[in-house]
Amino acid sequence: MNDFIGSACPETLRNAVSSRAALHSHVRYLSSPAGGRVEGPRTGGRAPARPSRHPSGQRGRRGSDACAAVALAALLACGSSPVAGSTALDPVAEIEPFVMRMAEDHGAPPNETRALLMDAKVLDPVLEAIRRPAERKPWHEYRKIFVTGKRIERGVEFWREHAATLARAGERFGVPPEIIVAIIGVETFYGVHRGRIRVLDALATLGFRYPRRSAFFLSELEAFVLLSNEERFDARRIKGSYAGAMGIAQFISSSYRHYAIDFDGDGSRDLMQSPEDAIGSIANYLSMHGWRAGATIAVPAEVEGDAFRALVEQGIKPHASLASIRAKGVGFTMEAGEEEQGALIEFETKNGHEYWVGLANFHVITRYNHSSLYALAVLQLAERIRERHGSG
Ligand SMILES: [Ca+2]
Repeated sequence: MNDFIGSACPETLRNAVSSRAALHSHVRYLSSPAGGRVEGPRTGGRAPARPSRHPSGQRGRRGSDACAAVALAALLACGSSPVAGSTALDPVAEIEPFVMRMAEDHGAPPNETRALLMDAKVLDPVLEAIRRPAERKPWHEYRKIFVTGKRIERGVEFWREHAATLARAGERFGVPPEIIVAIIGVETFYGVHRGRIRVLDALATLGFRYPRRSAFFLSELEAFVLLSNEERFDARRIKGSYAGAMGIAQFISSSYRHYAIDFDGDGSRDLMQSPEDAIGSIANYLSMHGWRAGATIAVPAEVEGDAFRALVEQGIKPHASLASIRAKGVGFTMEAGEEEQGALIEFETKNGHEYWVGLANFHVITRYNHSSLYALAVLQLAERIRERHGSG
């Protein structure tokens, strides 16, 4: 899930990588082994809730932090040595306001938050990566990355390995197995590429040094600190994409907190290691965003005249009845009722454009990653996987 996501992958690497997480991971990365990927439920369609108390208990007290400068000086004196090629956050201008916010809003102990943020590194490759999202590519190039024979084949294997869990998710949430499989396939090549950038560094970098999305990533950093407390993660070790998306399903922190579920019954929500939890959490995420069981997702369309242009300009959220879409020169075959709402979506191809009518479920997939390219890639990969799997 995400609302922008992007490829950090140089052209020469594109064919060597096979997932959004991998695309986002191949950031040139200082002296450490590698980098990670970007945002998703990644996705982050909504602001995180703000629990009134920190899991560890007491509310922070503003007065107790009057000596923050002294504490900071001590931390600076004994903190870890900087990593070559990265920089630290500014203790006064950046770290301290965040520490105060966490204390006031969540009762987070200032010393703990401060020590954690002092350990965060600002990574220039993360900033470079977010400025080059894969979703800016034309459809025919984007499709080539994600709808591939290898990904279809491995998707069928993943389905067979987790058939019972996928069936259970389908029964409970109404989301078909191939959609869940395709999302995991696009996100991480079935759990293989989960991202190798520390989430702490990715979120700190984007929250403090990427003004265009600063509010969003600071709220994700906040959610990450809370999540780490709640799930007992080591916040210094968790890795993910360059936008802080984590695990098999690439959930960002706020989505993890709100939509992840324990689907293997071991008592924890583990999207890092448990494919069962990832499957259940993706289905839950889609369900909570309005997935309609059994409903059509999208169908190809033909256009004529100029009237259809007004529809394209209205975006990908269903906004017009199928009857009114047809009335604007758009032809398509669909069993859904003519009063149902849809959207006409244009995709750039090598020789022009192709058009699809997307319905509610297509829009729900874009809540995972706010891109019509992403949703169509998931849909087409899912269809190929289902064909190969032989279940319909
Ligand atoms: Ca679990």
